[in-house]
Amino acid sequence: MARDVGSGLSTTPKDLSPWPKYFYDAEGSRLFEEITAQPEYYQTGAELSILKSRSEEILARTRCRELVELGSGSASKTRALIDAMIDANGADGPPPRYVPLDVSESALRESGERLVAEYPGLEIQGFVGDFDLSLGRLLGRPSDRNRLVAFLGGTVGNFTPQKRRKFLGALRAGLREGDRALIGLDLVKDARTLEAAYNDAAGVTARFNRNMIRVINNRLGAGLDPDLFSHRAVYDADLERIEMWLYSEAEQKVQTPDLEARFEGGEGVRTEISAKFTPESAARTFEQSGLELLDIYTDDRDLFALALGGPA
Ligand code: AVJ
Repeated sequence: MARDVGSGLSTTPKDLSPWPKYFYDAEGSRLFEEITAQPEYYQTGAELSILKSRSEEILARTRCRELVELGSGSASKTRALIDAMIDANGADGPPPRYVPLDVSESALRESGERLVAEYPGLEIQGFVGDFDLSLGRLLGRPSDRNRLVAFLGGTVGNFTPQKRRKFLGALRAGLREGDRALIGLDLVKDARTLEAAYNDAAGVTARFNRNMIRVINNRLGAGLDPDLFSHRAVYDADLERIEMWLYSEAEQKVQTPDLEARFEGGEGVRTEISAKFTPESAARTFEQSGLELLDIYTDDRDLFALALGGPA
């Protein structure tokens, strides 16, 4: 982490956006959950409405009997897919199986125990791991059934384009014939709607953004003052992405054995990118990683999409 933050703070402009994982300590995860409840933040509700209305169709089409979920968290959005997988399961063939991967063992245990109680016929095999490091091993497991690999929540949008290609390429490499990928993508829309979603009136996103400074302080002893940073999120229509920034209102220095940096008064650091897609850019993104875009499912307001892909 000292190396990541050190390199992120030594460029012009400062850029911590390649490491979105540093947002998500316990407080950051809690703040993100709080963001999803803000009226301006449409993504979670839109994705859930697609899952509720289209899961049956997705499972009927893919005929998968194993659902692999990357970054499953509390698995709160997954039930629609699990329900549809069970319903699409005829009497013949293997029973349905759910394979969640998450960095949090406690989240896996809790959601696993709840799902075991809720779905008697469902096999569940959870894995603790980072979707970066563990993807190859997870998908390399032998399996006697077609798999649907879901990566929900729009997290691929937070990856740099290079990282996105790498991640989707590794996902593609892990797919076998008959396997499918289902990826959540936020869609391009007017700048006002997008910027409102990342500048909510209650200030929750601002607190989420400043929490990255707290994480850096807690883990690296950086001694920055989180309250000196002001939050701003802007939509770049050319790059089709939201950028979140923190601007230091005053000069600040970081000096630890592992890390040295300074902020000038008014200097900013980019903390997150969140790419927005069109059906065309989604197809191109998939193609660059050897995936074929088979279908794209959207909500009735075209806010969010689930992109279904298979090996090209
Ligand atoms: C949904 C996790 C991808 O980019 O919208 C929310 C996180 N950042 N508000 C997104 C986030 C600021 C996020 N993900």
